[in-house]
Amino acid sequence: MDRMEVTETFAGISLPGHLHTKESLHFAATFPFRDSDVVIATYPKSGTTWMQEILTLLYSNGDVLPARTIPNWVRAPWLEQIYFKDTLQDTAGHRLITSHLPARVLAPALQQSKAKVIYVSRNPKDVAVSFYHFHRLAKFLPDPGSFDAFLVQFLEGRVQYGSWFDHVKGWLGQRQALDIIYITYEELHQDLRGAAERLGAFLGCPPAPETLGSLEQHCSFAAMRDNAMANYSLIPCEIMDHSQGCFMRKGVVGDWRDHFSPQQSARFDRVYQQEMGDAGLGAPWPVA
Ligand code: PPS
Repeated sequence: MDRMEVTETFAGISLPGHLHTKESLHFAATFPFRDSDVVIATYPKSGTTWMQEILTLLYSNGDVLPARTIPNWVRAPWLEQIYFKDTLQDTAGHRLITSHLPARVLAPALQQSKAKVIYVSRNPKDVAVSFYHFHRLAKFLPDPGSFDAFLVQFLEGRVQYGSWFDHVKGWLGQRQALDIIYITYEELHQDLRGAAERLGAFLGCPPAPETLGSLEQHCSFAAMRDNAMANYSLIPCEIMDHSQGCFMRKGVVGDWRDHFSPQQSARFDRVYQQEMGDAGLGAPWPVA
């Protein structure tokens, strides 16, 4: 297992050493973006894979072939991961690039270009639940211990990829500096078609009705759960222990209600209020 036990530290955040090195992270922070690049920025478990699939369908005009034949990490590779250089396709068209890095690391390089950024966020209580389950599956992440212990680390920003609060606040702060659109996991759930139209308008490729029909079908949770190019079933068990659960776990809004005790929820609400305060995003999620 390659660097499975290693934790890399960069700009004050911890990242899995299996996927990142100091060199790959430095490369990301100084990447020469092109104006035609489209960047999906997310904190983990916020709807990254879903957005990769939606953009694939938008750019293929609803043709499902690329999404069914090319793994998502090839279609929209992670900028900061060691595989990025060898994976990014040098196309004359739009390059789809994914990143979990915080804005304070990535924004300076992005600001040198007119690249478009799509920031996807999700109710942090659901993020915490999804991330906890993912830790049990992903052998390159530390053993999360109990959910309560994990939640304490999540609230203190001591988990891998850093603080959810800093991530969201940092990217929200880029509204004036970047060509950026903000979208939530919950919005995708509520109205996938409307969200795809909004994204198409932002990207300058308004989707035809047939594209939207195909996208709605192909990007449903059920279709993506069964798509080996998006559900991570191709990853060997030494890296993701598939006996511990599925990457496409539940795909619902509000699963935190089945995991949080009233005390955990109250503790979370207190930290949320302290951290987000008035920046509260006009909170698009029913956190309480
Ligand atoms: S990662 O590891 O950061 O790339 O994970 P990410 O893709 O951001 O988030 C994984 C969660 O997104 C859910 N998901 C979906 N939900 C609804 N519909 C669709 N199509 C969909 N695709 C992915 C996935 O199930 C994970 O959430 P949980 O709550 O764990 O089910």
